[in-house]
Amino acid sequence: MSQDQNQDQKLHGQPDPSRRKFLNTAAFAGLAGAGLSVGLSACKQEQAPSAAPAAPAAAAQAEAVPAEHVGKYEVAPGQLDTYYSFSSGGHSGDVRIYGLPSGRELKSIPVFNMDCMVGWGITNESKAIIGTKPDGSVKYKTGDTHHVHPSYTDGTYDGKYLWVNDKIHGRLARVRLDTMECDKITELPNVQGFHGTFPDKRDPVDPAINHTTRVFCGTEFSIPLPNDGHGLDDVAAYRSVFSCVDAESMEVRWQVLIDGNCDLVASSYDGKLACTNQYNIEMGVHYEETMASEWDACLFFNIARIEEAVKAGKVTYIGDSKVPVVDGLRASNADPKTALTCYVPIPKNPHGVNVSPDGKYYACSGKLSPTATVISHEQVLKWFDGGVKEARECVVAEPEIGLGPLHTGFDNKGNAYTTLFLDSQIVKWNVEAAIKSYQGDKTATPVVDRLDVHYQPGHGFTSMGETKEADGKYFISDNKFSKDRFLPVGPLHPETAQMIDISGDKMMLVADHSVTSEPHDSIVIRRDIIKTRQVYNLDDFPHAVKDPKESGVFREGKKVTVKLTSQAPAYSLREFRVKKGDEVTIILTNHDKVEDLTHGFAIPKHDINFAVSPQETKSVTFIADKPGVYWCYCTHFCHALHLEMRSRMIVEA
Ligand SMILES: [Cu+2]
Repeated sequence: MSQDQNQDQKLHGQPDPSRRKFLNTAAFAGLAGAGLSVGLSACKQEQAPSAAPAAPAAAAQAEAVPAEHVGKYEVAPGQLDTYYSFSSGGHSGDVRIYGLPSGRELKSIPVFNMDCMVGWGITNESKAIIGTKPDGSVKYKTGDTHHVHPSYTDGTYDGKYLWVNDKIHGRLARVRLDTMECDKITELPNVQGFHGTFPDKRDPVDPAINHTTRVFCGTEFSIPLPNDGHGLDDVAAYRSVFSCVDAESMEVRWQVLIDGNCDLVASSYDGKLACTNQYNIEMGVHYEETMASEWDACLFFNIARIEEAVKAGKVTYIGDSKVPVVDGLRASNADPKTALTCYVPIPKNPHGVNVSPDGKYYACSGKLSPTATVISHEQVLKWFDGGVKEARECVVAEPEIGLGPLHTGFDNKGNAYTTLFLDSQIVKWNVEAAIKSYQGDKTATPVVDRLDVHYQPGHGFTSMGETKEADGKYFISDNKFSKDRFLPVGPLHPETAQMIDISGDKMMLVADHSVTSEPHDSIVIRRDIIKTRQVYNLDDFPHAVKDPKESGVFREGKKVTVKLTSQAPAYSLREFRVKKGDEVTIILTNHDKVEDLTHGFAIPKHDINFAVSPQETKSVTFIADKPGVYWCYCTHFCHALHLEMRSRMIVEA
């Protein structure tokens, strides 16, 4: 079939009805090339139920959603969604907010990216958060956000903060959930490939601290430490670190030197343990080496012991970093009773570790093993007390669930939902049945349901599923490919976030939401938890121009400060004059108090564009190096006279 015919068929609703032609072949070919036939041939591939009988896709879709459910997941005009979903943007470097069940995109929060709508990376305030080079320009213009996790109080979200990682440059950012803006970014020392992150849920020692005070960060890439040009070829000495960042100050509290790498990160409900799955215990530096071993690990950190060791000064420092580093290497932690770390063996190149809402279990997905591994929290604590002989005995179940398992979400009925990348399915399995089966009970059947998704899911997560208030309503499958699910938009496809109703015995695919490439992970929060501000407070901004009468041009040598205010539909200065070569700082305070009345400020030929929301102040600094007239104008539609909202910058030669 020609591409045109294929296109034509897509547009006329007659694509391959099974829609499984896209599946598996490419992924299997890739894996076979990696020499992984051992891992995969060990898998008993269960035949996936076909997505639909030989009928047009529209009919298949109608079959997927029973008549009584059609329309149930729509949000009518004027109605509000019941959940917020916060989603990492991946290599776009931002965080997106969606409403669920509608799937409407509500906002993109710029974090590690530049954003000319609000001026992120352009204003002085945002540059100070992102970090600058000595010349004042932004230090990094790229970012890669993977995991978004909010702060906790008493085992559930408290609506205060959300953290997100930057894998490229090893940074952790914090977003305030009242304004939904990034307020702090910390660059982790000694780190390359910062992948998994998770806040703690309470203090391991002090029962009064029943909320998040730490954020854990895992390092994926091992490097020579310090990475200063020494030991480039001494690969056996490459190491990774696991970091703890203070949730309030955003300073790095401590790091743990480890064997192997960190992938995803999770934290226990009692605050005692953090963990990370490891897919490269081989510490291979070449692709093939990273898959040599049949076993990898889930690595547990005893937080109280680590902090005692830091307090006792049992630390080293790497290079010129001031962050104390404790020794979590295998060889140094052989005695469980004093160990800071516990390496629990699991098969093979696992991806993802998620904690069940009752706090009892950690589920790791096999990736190259067709299994999920269930680790008992109680057993790991017992290991640290010397009560468990081998760390592997902390594993209490290992059900075979399908090919390419990656991430697991939980409902409120003891069921887990795992994405199967290769099978392009979500598999629902019961944790207690898996434990019984592992104990030898032949009547126990862990897998209870399967559902095709389109196509190749990465992350999957349930509504409130990473809290003790998991509600078992929805599972979202963030699929890595959308292929034929949406109108074609050229070679770069959107991705699909598919919404699955998990409230019944059978999973039901109820909506496809298109999302711009490419979200890695998301969370779904009940809307009542989020309390936002709609108008800023002038006093929050130390440089605010509090009265339009303070407007004007203030010169100190070559440095010129221009203070002005906005109030629809005018700026307080109709014009202002500077001289060629001046370093100009413009401070703009928006005096409008009306909700949703934001103004913009753009200066042609000077690369300046930003927006100020009600009662907000922002500033920009630039060199006025081109004599002439420049019409500064409002970029954010504000009023019937929005086009007239301008100020004339006159740069004298
Ligand atoms: Cu305006």
